[in-house]
Amino acid sequence: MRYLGALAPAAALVSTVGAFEVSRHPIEPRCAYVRGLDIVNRTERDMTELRRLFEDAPMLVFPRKPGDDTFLTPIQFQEFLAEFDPDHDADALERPSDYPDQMLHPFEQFPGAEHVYPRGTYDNLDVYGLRNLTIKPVPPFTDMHIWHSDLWGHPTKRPGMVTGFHIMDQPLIGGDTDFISGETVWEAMPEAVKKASSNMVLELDRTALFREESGADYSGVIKMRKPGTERRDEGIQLVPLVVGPTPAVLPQAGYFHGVAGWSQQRSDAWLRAFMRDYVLPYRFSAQWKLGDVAVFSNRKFLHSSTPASRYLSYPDSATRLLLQCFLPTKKPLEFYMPASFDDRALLEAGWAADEQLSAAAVKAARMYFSSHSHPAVVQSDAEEVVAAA
Ligand SMILES: O=C(O)CCC(=O)C(=O)O
Ligand SMILES: [Fe+2]
Repeated sequence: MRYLGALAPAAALVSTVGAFEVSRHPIEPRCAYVRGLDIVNRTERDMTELRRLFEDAPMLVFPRKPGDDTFLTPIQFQEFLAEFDPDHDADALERPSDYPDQMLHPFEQFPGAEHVYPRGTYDNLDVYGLRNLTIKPVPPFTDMHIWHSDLWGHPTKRPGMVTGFHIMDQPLIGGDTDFISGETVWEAMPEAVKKASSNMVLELDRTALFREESGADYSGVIKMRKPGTERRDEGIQLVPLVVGPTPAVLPQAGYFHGVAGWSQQRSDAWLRAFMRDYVLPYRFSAQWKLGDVAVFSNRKFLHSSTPASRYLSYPDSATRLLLQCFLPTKKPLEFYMPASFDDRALLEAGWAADEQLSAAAVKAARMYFSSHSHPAVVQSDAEEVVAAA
């Protein structure tokens, strides 16, 4: 129970930002509910205020006004999301087939809003010109939490700055999405754990999950390869545990293969303890309501759908429809690079039995950062964050 005292205090419940009423999620003040915005007729002034709020609360939920039963069109939804990423990739939005690496799948679904995907569980749905659409969750999402950020650890695709949800049908029980702020996780860590975390790089393999070759417990944490399946080197991507520009700790448990430099068995044990002690204590749920529009930073939060079996087993309420958009961006992923590497960092955090094991992981991280050409954020000795090429 060591973590309970570290939970963020609930912020002031309701305040106003310009014309809007803003309330904070009681468990995670980095998630805010904004009421009073007319999304379709928003002004530039509205957006200036909301962009400022988004820095402090990088997850915004816009509930529908009482009595309003309209939904955004996919194009309106996509255009609204683009307001939150000044570096959004307008070319990829306009000509998606020319930029397949800027989206999840090549898409044909909604003309003019090809980056918007329907998700959930539905049979014979007619929506926005689509006919007889059948959607259902893929098996791992039916039973488990799969902690991830969108398009993370992909060999060619770039994770967006912003992901959006628009809730078009919501079951009475289940169908919620859980989130964890990587910034909140970082802030609560003791110094030795911060140091060890920024000295680590993870091996991610998203293909194993989708080939159903990996298993996880209900929390999505204990990730292991099923007997008879093998590591596929070509599926593995290296991604630092801490990303920038403000440090955010995003262990992609759903895609986790291991800690670079460590065996899979040692890595699985580390992930299990790390999630238990430092990450899962900060989980909060977004209990969606019909018509909600949510915008969140895909580089500051982990998220996971809650297991679909919860609503699928309630026959009176077994459908769900969510429009989802992974907004393409031109901004490369930024990493949070430590000012120095320390072979003893994982030993001092209590994660390695001896210096040799600690040094094996730190060596892999050092190699990664020295060879990696992506823009990084360097942690100076004074803990100041500065951009570096
Ligand atoms: O269904 C949800 O609540 C989230 C789905 C999701 O995260 C995804 O498809 O990437
Ligand atoms: Fe997702």
